[in-house]
Amino acid sequence: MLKNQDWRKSVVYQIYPKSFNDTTGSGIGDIKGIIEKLDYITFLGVDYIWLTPVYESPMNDNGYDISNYLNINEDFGTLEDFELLVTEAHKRDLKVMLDIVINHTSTEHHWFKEAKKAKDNPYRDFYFFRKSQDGPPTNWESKFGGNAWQYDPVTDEYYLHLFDVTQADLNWENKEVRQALYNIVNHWIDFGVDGFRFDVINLISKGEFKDSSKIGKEFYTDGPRVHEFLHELNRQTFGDTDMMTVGEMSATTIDNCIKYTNPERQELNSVFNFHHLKVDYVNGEKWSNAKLDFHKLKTILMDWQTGIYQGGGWNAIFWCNHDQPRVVSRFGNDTTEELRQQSAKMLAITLHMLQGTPYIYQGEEIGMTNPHFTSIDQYRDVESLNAYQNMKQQGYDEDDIMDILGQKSRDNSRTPMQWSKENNAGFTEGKPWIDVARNYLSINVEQAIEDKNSILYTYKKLIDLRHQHDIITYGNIIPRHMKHNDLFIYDRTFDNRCWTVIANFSAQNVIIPEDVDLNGNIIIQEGIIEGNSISGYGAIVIETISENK
Ligand code: TEU
Repeated sequence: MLKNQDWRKSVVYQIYPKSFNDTTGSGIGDIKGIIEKLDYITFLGVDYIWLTPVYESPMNDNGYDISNYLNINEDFGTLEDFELLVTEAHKRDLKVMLDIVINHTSTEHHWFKEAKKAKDNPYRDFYFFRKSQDGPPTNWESKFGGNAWQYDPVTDEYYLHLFDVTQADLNWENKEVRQALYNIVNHWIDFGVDGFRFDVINLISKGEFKDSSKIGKEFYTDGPRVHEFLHELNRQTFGDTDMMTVGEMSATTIDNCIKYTNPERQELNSVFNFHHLKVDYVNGEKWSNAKLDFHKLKTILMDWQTGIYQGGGWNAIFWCNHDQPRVVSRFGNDTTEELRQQSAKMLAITLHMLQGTPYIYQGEEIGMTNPHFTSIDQYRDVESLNAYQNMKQQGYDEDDIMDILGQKSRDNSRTPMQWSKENNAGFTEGKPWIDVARNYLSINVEQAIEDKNSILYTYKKLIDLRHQHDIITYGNIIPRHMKHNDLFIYDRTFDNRCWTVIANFSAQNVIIPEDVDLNGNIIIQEGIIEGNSISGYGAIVIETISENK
């Protein structure tokens, strides 16, 4: 009998606290603001909320640069506020998942401040400091641009940072580091949280420090001791609890993800991978604009769906998060109000019928769009600002850069949550830390609740369906018509039931292939089916039951 059966039927709602709801007028969302909106989240029907990091931090990377793991960032509130949030969430049967960043710390963390002081400081080996004569020790690149080694004049050595220069990578080879991190995880378990999202957790084992043809990726991605470390983390912390855990995996493989999540191995419950969100990159380059490659999208999603299912692993499934542009602007269509609504519903159905644990990112449930910023002054994200400088240096035209950022920047998903028609979309009474998207007058929660045909009710229904029907959680997944240019079709099967999911990714009416049986119970439908044609951005799930099983 498997432990933790229950989490598998869960749906998670991701909150980016900085942009969720501000109760103080500071322009920055806060924990009290989340408490204020718990009834809304309960109304939606999800099981967990996941908060991106709320710990003490200089906020160079909006909290993914932690300077104290045991306290709350004062912009967000206090530990007491956080305790109240957990209590209030539990009262509503909502579980709380924390985001733990243990691949790196902020350079403001006291471990790093100590480590930096001298080569023989007891914390020196908590990080990777290396001596090097002519320039950086290796040619590895930071994911935010530039070399991944930063020279430190205090001791004439370089330290490793795979992300921002203020995010120093921790040395997991050091047992003391691991123990210190396990203590932190245990602290939060004792505090009463119900789950963890582990940030870039497949990068913790660094392998060798050598020059690389792939800017370092082959040495630190799914590195040599990563499974051993995750097994140890599991055993030393959450392993015997019923917590839900999800690992964020950068550039990983299906085989590794089966290992990370197959319960017999005692590592994690589930994984995020990002391959399906690189189908609008040109030759793997994020800072480029390409149209969605629909065949690639289907192939990647289905390879992961069938591969992980057959290997006994578990996927986390998602279109959106705080690092990704808004899906309705990306793979849907936000050019008219009607197309926005239809395509957002279609994308929701396509994703929520897949196998795995679905995540909804704040605002996705009302079809929030990219803000279509027009000036670099509107951007805040460190990665976007670095990319802007890099593209400038490479001689890109300003308009082209704005076009690329407008489609790829992480700030596309970080604009304030649109609650109402009030000033600043009801997010703050002060000046928001980042501009509100201009379409908030028509796209907001208040409006979505009033309109029973809104995108919000499609999400609500999909969540209810998952809770009611085991086929969505446990059923097999069978891809169909993979070569079709417009339709995404797959079957889910469980016992004698089959649910066929048909989604039209184009704005036109499309003929459904003849062998797809349309005579059955309609589980959910958005758009129009007439004869054997499905309307633009339509989606339907049809159930057929076979008698002879
Ligand atoms: O992201 C890790 C990650 O690899 C990305 O999704 C990243 O944002 C992308 O590669 C940039 O192109 C996680 C967090 O989700 C992200 O917000 C942090 O900035 C990052 O780790 C560092 O902690």
